[in-house]
This record gives sequence, structure tokens and C-alpha cells, in this order.
Amino acid sequence: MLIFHNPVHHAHSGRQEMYRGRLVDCHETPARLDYVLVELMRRGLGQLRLPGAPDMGLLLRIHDPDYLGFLATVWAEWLALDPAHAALDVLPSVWPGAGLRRDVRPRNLSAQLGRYAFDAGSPITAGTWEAALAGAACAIDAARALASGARRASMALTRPPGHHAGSDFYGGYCFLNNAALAAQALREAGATRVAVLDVDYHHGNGTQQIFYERADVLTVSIHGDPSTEYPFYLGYADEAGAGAGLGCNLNLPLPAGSGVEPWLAALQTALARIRTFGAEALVLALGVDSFEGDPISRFTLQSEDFLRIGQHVAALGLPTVLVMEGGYAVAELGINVANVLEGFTA
Ligand code: Q9C
Ligand code: ZN
Repeated sequence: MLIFHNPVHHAHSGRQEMYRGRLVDCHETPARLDYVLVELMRRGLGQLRLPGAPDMGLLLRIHDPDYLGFLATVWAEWLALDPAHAALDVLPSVWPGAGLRRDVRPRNLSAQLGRYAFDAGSPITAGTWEAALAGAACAIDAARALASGARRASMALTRPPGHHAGSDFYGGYCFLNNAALAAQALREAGATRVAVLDVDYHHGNGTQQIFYERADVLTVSIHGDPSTEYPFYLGYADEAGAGAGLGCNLNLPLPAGSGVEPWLAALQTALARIRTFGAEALVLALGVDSFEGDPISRFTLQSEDFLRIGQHVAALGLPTVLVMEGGYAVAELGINVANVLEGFTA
């Protein structure tokens, strides 16, 4: 398996996220990817590749131009406000939420942050854009590596993650939707129908939004019930897609505390839908925060269970792009991700 890894992911390193009235240390850290890379190499599970330049045309078919312009310039704007900002991260503190919803575009930077961010947990740092852009290139290149038909699977090993980012918004530690970019690249390389299977603990709200009205990309997500779990406002079972995309979104929420049995039952439901959809290629949005030891999530999967996930997904027999998403039990992260790859390739 070719593994496109993000060589500049360290450039994105948030300090703190807002949680229950405090700024707490970020969970989404550079060390995460280092652990995965070390374990994959230790087990000989793939060949590393560097991404090429990002295809901005493809990025613009998934993300809004104003949003990309904002991400590209926000750090410079932040510094222009005050040179002392160099030592601080950018976090929003005001939103066009309850009572303020109107389609205006204020010049003020705080106001712009509130338009594009949906939480105060996703700090932007000096290297966020550079890291996210290189990650997008990993996802696109991983998809194109399959399109040649020579290989069964490839991986985009990157951070920041992507599945919470939509066409024109960020949040949940995500800025560019790597899985959506991979799916779009597969479509443009000739796959008539593509499925995105999101197994991260959190609902893939960004991917859902991007493809919600499209019939050519099926989005399926297995996640903690949003009535108690982040991102709370989307991820319910009745969100089925709209317009031409009606029936092409499947949410499989499970109660917090669920273990591997209901999880694997949901996976079988997901795989059956992907088969009836007639997907010709698959993107696996691979978060391993369903692990019992995850500090911010509440499923109870064990490290061995990730082998089975890899085996079941491989049984679809589809060309597959694995895209790294969440997982915050840093010490076990490499083992859990490597187990998925090992199960997949077994
Ligand atoms: N202090 C991904 O897994 N914060 N994003 C939860 C914890 C948001 C997770 C509160 C979690 C986002 C890609
Ligand atoms: Zn997650």
C-alpha cells in the first residue's frame, strides 16, 4: 500500500482548545502522526510517498473560494492586528448564531472567524494552512494512485483531520475535508459512484454537507449518538440526503458506551448499503477514536477489534483510499491504525 504522508503536518500545532470554561491542551497534536508512522514502518505495512503540489482546481470543486482565501490569509490578518499575536493561536469567540443569523460579511476578523468556524476548539496557528494544504495533496494523490488501477488501496496519512470541515466552514480540528477531496478525485478519475465510509467516533458532518445533494457520492457514518456526543447538531438517523442526493446519506448513530458488537453490526449495515449503492471505489475516513482508551470519546473498542474492521472493509473488494481522521489515545494510536491496515491487507 502506498502511504502519502504529510511532511509538514508539524507546522499545525495548536496550543489550546476551549472546553467547559477553560482553555485546555489540544488533543490533536503532531505526536499523533509520529506514532502512526513509526508503527506502520515497524510492521512494514506500506511504502511512504510524498505528495506533489495540491490541485487547487480540485480543492475549489469541494471548498468555497472565499473560504479558501480566508484560510490562506487569516494568520497574516491576525498578526497585522498585533505583532504579539505571534505567540497566540486564533480562536473564535462570537458567532452569527441565535438571534444574529443574517447574510452579511463584516470586515472585522473576529466576525469572519465566527462565520467560518463552528466551534472554539480548533485553533489556527502559523502553519495551519500549509499543513492542511499538504494534507489535501496527500488525499488527492492517494486517490490518483489507485486510479491507475495498479493497486487495491492507498493511504493519506495526515493531520489536521478533515471530516468535520465543510465546503465553507471548519471545526472539530478540521480545516480541509481530505476524505471529500479523495472521493472527488476518484470520481474525476473515472469511478461513476464513490462511497465514503466514516468510522471516526464523531459524525462526519462536513463530508455529509459537501455531498448532501449529490447522487454520485454515498456518505455513511458510524458514530456516537449526537444527542449526547459532538458535533451534537447533525448526525441523526433521519438525515438521508436531499434533492438528487436523497437516500445517499446514511447515519448510523450508536449510544455512547457502545462496544464492538453493536459497532460491527452497524458496520455490516453500512457495507450492505455501499454494495447496493454500486460503489466502484471507497474512501475510508479512518478515525480510531472509537477505541476504549480514547480520552474524548465513549465507545469501548479494543486494539484487536481494529484488525476486524480492516478485514470487513476489505471484503467489499473495492479500490480504497484510507484517510486519517481522529484518534487521541496517542500511545495506542499507531497500533490501532496499523491493525486496520494489517486487517485490510491480510
Ligand atoms: N474537549 C475529530 O475526531 N471536542 N474531531 C470535543 C473535547 C471536539 C473531534 C470536546 C472533538 C472533535 C476529527
Ligand atoms: Zn473523531
